[in-house]
Amino acid sequence: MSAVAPLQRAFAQAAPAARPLPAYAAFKDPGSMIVHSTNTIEMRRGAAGMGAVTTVNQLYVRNNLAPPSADIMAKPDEWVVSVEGVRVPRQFTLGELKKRKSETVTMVLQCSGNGRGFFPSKPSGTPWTTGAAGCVMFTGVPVRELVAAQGGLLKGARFMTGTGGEVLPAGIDPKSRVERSVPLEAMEDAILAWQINGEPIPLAHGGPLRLVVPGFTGVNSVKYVKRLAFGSEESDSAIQQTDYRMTPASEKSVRPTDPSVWQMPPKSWVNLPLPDSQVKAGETVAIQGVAFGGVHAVRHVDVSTDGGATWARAELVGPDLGRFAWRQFALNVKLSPGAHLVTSRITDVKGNVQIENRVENRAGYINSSWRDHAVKIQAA
Ligand SMILES: Nc1nc2c(c(=O)[nH]1)N[C@H]1C(S)=C(S)[C@@H](COP(=O)(O)O)O[C@H]1N2
Ligand SMILES: [Mo]
Repeated sequence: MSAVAPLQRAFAQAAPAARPLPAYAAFKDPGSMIVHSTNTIEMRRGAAGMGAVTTVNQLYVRNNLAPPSADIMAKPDEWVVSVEGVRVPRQFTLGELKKRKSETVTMVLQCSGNGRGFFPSKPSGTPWTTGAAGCVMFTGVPVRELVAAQGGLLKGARFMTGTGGEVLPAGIDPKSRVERSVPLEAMEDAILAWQINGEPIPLAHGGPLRLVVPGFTGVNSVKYVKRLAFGSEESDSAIQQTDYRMTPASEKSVRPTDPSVWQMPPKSWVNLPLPDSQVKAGETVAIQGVAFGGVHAVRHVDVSTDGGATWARAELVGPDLGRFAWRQFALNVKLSPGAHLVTSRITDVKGNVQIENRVENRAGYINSSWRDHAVKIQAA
């Protein structure tokens, strides 16, 4: 294995956030974040350096609705989640869940719209580039064990549905609640989690209790979860039926028959050097980034410094934290004077390769294109 040049601290130059952090996310590192709005906060590209696990103070935040009152964090152990669609349905307090055997999963949490900012069609929604994603450790009760303890599923279950604990203002259509359904198989890996990176989950990330669905896009990991239900139908919520579907860009509205945004496809991107940065020609430069397979582990990552014409195998560095986590990769290169288009491409253990071109869709979901994630750098 070749040695990798020391971490380039280019991210230290990151400008402070232009908009202030909202109170519920005030603990975030302002220099690492881009505040798009109160409910959409992105991590700057490269801000996490080569950390395998994203710190909570750098993790992006995305809320579809205003988060619930911070009062729900006052007595976290009294938080109640109702488990339905099992032979013996019941309500559990978080205090009760904590007495059960817990598990920890390290997983990429990525917004379905991460990379939307690279769509030339400028779909409506936050123009995230790379930073609506992080890799974090969640600890809690495996859903499959909870289901087994309640006598198993009732017949006919095809979906697992989580309901968020936001309180809708009076007069608001209940279909605007945050409620997401995923295929039943996702239950095998799902966790009702109360810890992130070994600490209680803060309100911003769905505390006191969050459903996490490893390998699926962020929207499926329902924060402040108050109900976990199994049944034959998907939720009738707007977020399930008319949002988060891969609708062709040519369609005016989303059809419930368009594929839902569920499992994440393989994706990687270069974090350092940063876009539009300068490096010294002829000297060793470490190209560094992150790669994840979505539901399958990373097999290898290739890096190109000529916009995809030629590729070289990168080195996987840092710990392997399981198939749902991302891997860091690095490759030392020496660049000739001039402009270089640097990008990366992951292949997962099943042989799936990161796509070259984005899948065009109305809302700009799931941009995994290695072309769109390329960074232009100058060697001089
Ligand atoms: N209850 C609830 N859960 C939610 C959301 C929400 O608005 N309410 N937003 C979803 C979306 S779109 C994403 S990308 C992730 C963001 O998780 P984070 O804010 O912890 O990064 O939470 C998901 N779970
Ligand atoms: Mo999201």
